[in-house]
Amino acid sequence: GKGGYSLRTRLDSQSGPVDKNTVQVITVPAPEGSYAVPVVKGDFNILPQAAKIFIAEHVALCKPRGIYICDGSEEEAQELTDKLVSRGNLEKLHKMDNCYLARTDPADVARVESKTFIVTEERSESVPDVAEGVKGILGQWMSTDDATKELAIRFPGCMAGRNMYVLPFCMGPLGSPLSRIGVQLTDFSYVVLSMRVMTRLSPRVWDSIRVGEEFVKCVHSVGCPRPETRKLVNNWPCNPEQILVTHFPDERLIMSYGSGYGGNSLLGKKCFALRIASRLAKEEGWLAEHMLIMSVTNPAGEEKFIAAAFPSACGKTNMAMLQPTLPGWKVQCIGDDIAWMRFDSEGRLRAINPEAGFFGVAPGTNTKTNPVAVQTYQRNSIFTNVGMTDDGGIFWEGMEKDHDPSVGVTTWLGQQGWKVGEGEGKAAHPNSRFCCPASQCPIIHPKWQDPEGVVIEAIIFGGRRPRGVPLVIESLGWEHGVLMGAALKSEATAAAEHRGNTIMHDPMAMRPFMGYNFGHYLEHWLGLQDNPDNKLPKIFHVNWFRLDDNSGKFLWPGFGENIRVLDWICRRINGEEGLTVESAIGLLPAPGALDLQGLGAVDMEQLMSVPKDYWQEDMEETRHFLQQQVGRDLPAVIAQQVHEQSLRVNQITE
Ligand code: GTP
Ligand code: SPV
Ligand code: MN
Repeated sequence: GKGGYSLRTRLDSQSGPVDKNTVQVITVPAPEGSYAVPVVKGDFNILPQAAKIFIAEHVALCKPRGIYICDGSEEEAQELTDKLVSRGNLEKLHKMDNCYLARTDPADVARVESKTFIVTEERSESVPDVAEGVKGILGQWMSTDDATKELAIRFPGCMAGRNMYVLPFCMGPLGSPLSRIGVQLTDFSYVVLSMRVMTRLSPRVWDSIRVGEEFVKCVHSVGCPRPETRKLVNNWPCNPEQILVTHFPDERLIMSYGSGYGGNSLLGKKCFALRIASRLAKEEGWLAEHMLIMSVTNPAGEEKFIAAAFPSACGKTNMAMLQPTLPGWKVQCIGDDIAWMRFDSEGRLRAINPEAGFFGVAPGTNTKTNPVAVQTYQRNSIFTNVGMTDDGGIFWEGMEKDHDPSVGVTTWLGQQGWKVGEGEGKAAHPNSRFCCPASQCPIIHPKWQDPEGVVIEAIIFGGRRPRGVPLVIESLGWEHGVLMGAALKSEATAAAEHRGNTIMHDPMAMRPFMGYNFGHYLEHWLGLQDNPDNKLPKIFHVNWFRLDDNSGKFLWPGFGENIRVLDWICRRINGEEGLTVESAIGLLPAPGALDLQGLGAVDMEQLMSVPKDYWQEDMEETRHFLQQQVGRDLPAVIAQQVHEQSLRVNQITE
């Protein structure tokens, strides 16, 4: 690795004191002689030794022109914002309160799954043992040697002429036993501002490191050393041809290069809170999952906490902020993307949201579909790749009814004078996002930062399934529920580089985020039932996206009406009888069990149907998928569940 420097003594003797008149200069031993760099903000001397070494090693590698140690303060955010505005990276949205728009290079608009790797000594630690000649889709492995080579092509000198920002951050409430800390180094201040919203960026993290707490090391570079050799587009620094997002779970290290966007650059999010954390969770007996966390309170005041895993851009943010259409019901939000969960000493599954903000899909969000999100992002928010109205507001596809059509729009590509209904192309990129503090959410749960976490009583899986899959299914038990998760599929969305309209497997909604062998991950889930003290939540599968075979339109109105499904789920958690009918694929709502009052015409028969030919094909396809993609690592219990469900499906009489 990058070891071999003896930093301890040299750092201590060579970093001078800070005062107003002298600039602290750090000298680090570099392969070709020592390298001196000014500390442009903060005091390097007071950092814990482990952090000093981490920073110094990467200063020697990346050769920034300055070190900027962030404190997460308002003044700092203002300074960085002003600089980005003056450089044309951010534009102030005058119609809103302290909100800004960023336009990226159109070549850098989403996560790049094909360039994302888990690096371990052994291949089998990272990815399943796939069948001969099959290209695995459940994560990509890179050998330590190859990763070392690839990083050596990219990182040396990659921050030349740029500041290295140092971000101490916590995933989860500061001080919670369920939280984890990290330090990110990045050369792009847009990333600092976004991380400031998405994580708890706080100097208190240094204190935890000082007393020996392990921290995840996150290194990010846009890969544009100065003087630039590549002409920047929209002044957005990135290096799309060289993008590489690598994870070293054994070293608790993330090295990400070439992209400034979303999950590629906000390393606390997918890289840490899912890929590295899933591996920590496996080692330590907990779960790090791509799930929203919500609370649902019925008219009698009974509250339940639910976690739900849907693939990217399939409705987590919407559901986490659902506005119930049924009178007397209340939904509150704990998190919209990631859940960390652990059984406590009394066997209750405790969950926290490791994030502090929402990085939500913009298109489709409006005052009808998600009024809560609309209220949340009115202030202190960063919008990326959305359209901007001539009066300094925001616009994207789906916002037509909230927008005065006489007001012109500048598209995410910077094209001015675009008009709704007339303009060519789209106003916003399909993966454009809003980034806003969770604390501003009007329905944020009072316990959202409770260090103990909330007690989860149901886990819901779901995806975009235009055909064959009923509105809601309850699993027959834990093992069948794990199969439901393992067999999760959805239509591709714009969140990554895939093409739309193909149904893709996305087991547990974790396909792009697995930090270790998916077969071992399934074993881990199954193993949770071995402790008799564990109160296992019920598992469900939902589908808001089934299409009418005749009209091609959604059969279910979705959004706020989804409370009707949650009502049924809550009653099932309570063990209410007479609510279900058995089907080949699990328990379905009995006729009349779903509250459909005031809903209007919905073709429930089509919506709840389980077509035999569809499911025979689907089971065959699922069996094939698991055999090919998980191969010898597939737990026998899951293979048996597939077998039993196939038998049940063959017995469907129509
Ligand atoms: P990531 O942030 O990428 O993980 O995505 P997400 O799962 O949070 O997705 P989000 O809630 O932002 O949903 C994105 C899309 O799903 C939008 O286009 C919504 O309009 C659509 N959507 C959400 N809920 C429903 C629903 O109940 N019915 C229908 N038809 N569409 C929905
Ligand atoms: C997702 O794709 O699931 C996201 C967006 O939440 S990103 O942070 O870019 O991964
Ligand atoms: Mn997500």
